[in-house]
Amino acid sequence: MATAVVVGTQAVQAQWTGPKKKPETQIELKYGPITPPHRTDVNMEAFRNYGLGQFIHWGVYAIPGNEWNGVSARGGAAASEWIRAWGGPNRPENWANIYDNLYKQFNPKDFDAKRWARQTKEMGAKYMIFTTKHHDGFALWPTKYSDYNITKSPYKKDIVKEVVDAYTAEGIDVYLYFSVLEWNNPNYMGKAPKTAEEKQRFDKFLQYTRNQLLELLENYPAIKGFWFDGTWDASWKGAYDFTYKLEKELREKHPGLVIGSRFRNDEHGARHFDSNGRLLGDYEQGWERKLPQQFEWLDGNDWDAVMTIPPNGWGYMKDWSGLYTKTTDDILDMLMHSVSMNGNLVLNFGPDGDGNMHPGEDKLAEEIGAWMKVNSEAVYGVRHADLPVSKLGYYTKKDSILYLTVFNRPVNNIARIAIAKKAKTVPVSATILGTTTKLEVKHSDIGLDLDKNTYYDVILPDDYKSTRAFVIKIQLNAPQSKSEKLMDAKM
Ligand code: H79
Repeated sequence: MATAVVVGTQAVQAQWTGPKKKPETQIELKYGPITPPHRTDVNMEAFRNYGLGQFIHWGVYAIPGNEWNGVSARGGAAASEWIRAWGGPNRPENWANIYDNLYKQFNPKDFDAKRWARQTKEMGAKYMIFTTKHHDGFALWPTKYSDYNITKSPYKKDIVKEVVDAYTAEGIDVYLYFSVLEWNNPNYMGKAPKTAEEKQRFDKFLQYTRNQLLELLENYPAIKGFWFDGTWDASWKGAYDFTYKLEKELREKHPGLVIGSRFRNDEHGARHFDSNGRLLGDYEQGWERKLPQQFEWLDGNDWDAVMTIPPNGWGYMKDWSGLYTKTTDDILDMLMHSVSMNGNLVLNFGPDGDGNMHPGEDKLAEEIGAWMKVNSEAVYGVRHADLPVSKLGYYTKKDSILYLTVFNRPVNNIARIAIAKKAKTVPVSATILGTTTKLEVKHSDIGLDLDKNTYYDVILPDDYKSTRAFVIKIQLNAPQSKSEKLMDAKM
């Protein structure tokens, strides 16, 4: 029994970021998944069709913007929203205390949730995830369960409500980010509570977490899901009976609620996937600043990838100089990579302390939006296309339409598409999204022995110029030419 547990848990660790290995032995579990795999209700179908999402990290960490009195926290804190945990020689004296009083200055004079929501819509995102409370514990809604919340700031008003209302009005689904762990809550501890006193304190913390989550559902019934974080500490992992019941309760209170795999673990501490390799939640939530290399790694699960623009910074970062910040082309590549594998790409924004996006974020949003206006039919509601991987870019598919988003344009302007010889449908006609020209499509069976594939060439016009990736929209139909049929007969 003990060995099986270890084997199970070890296999599970690797699964967040790599190929899945099913544990060799199945063990009896009381705290496995609550919802069935591959839910097909309205909310999960919507999740599958989003394609592009937006993350917003906002809180008092927006005030320092990863620096304090001209000293950059880059060398110390891991990321801008982590600045309270600033370590090393450059940390200002009494830093945690300074940080814990910053809320007294939180008064974002330019904050306009409607403006954000319009920008997000223009960018083409279909859902957004908003930080209600990060690891610092500061609540952006008027929670009854902690004084460390927005009503105590000079701003006073309910930011979560403004965001939920504005985005919902634009037709963008809202998910709430919620960090369980809290750095400055005396009842929180990272280690498993041992003494009676610790157990009592941590139990208070669990009740507090439950209260806040029920309060969020009560206050913002329009939300579609939660995006949990900070659930990796031994204390939370040991509370598996509590978290199991809480997940049930949240789902009962809010039918259709979508919860990812980062909320809770089983009784052996297995996170994301239980000790038997089953997904713990409605979608894989381990793709943080990383993408699956192969479709097979996903094992058919739904998933999202959350991505920063700077290398690792979610909250506002004043100074982008000297850092590689992802370009529109980088993001579009990651977007098509994700949707080609049935996932959503969620791009993070970290507004400043006044409520304005970073100018670099504004620029990306605008450029992504311009691209989406022409090409979004290759992004929304599409599925993985079961074709050999193309070196030219990424395939997506919707019924009998195949999209090839070309990032690597061939020098001879022949976009060659490999199709299994046994495929029932093949490319018959093609256009480039944003143009009306019909492209020539030729069957070019280069005829290598033992090749399971045959080839279709889409001829790109020499005079077609594009400075970004472009999408070839391809109609699939039954093979028509004689040679194609002959070739089928050879099989
Ligand atoms: O909100 C953003 C980050 O601030 C937050 N998640 C995104 C969305 C985040 N918090 N921490 N981290 C990201 C990285 C934490 C990594 C670790 Fe661990 C936590 C290393 C050790 C404990 C998780 C558990 C990874 C390994 C074990």
